[in-house]
Amino acid sequence: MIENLDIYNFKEDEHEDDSEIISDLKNSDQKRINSKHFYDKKGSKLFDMISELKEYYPTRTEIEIIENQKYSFRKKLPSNASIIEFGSGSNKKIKKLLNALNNPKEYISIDISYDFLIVNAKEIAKKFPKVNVKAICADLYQLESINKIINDNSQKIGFFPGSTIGNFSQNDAKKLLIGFKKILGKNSFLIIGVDLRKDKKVMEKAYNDSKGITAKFNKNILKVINKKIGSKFNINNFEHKAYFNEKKKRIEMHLVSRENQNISLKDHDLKIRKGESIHTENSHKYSAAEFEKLVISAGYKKIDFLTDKKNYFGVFFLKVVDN
Ligand code: AVI
Repeated sequence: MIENLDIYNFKEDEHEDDSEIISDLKNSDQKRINSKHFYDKKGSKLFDMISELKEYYPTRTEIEIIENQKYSFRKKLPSNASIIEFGSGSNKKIKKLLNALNNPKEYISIDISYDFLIVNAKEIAKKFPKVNVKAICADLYQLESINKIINDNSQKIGFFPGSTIGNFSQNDAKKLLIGFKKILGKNSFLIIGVDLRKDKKVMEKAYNDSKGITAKFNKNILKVINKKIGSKFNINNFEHKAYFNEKKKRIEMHLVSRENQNISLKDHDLKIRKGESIHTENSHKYSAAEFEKLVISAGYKKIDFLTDKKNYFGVFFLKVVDN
């Protein structure tokens, strides 16, 4: 047992919404799968591998920004605070943040992938014995349940790195930011990473790596869906496709069918034509000004904006102004 670690699992009693998965797959405009389904144990591991790839600049660049600006973090952020990380993934960034802060009191880690969450939370609890660690297995749509176990009066710092915000539509991103405010409370802080719009070639390469790890990550979502709803997708019948949609300012990931297929979704059938795709992810790319506008509209004030030499990635320091 680790003294300074508590574990909460909201996934156990979560009723997995199979009908939503099926109606998304049958959507007549565009077949799709919600990108939250990427992150089973294998998917989280593949994402971790992506973050180490030379073509995938966001993780590396964000870590570099945090490392280079650690004194700014210490100066601008309160001591004895509770740090709440939304969608934790690997420990690299949080370790840097905890090291940069003055006497962090508590670290609350929220992630959808149970095994990953626990391994990582244990590592943090051991490495930072003075920090109380709470590991919460939940997805970011469960903010209300999460709020029930977070309610105390400590000063809070939200941490949402990796440009995960980019995986939400602008409307949903705004809703999410408003949801974070309810957990964080007035005068709290939010540190949020966002991938900035840049040369299309650089962005497209990041999602079409030469080792094919992103392709594996994309196809793995079909295995996750097979397990969840008992469908019979064969990943070999699909091709990975990722490109920058200029109009919508986002990288889109799709799985393109290699042939005409009739796929069993347990009690339903899914017809998919050769060349037709299942849309699996959006990754919106913002300008710093666009992102600032979005956070202001959600009730935050910008304290600072940090970036790297090439302006590839942005880290915003925000303060909750209205609640
Ligand atoms: C988690 N998220 C911010 C990643 C992204 O870049 O949108 C997920 C990812 N998809 C493909 N590569 C990485």
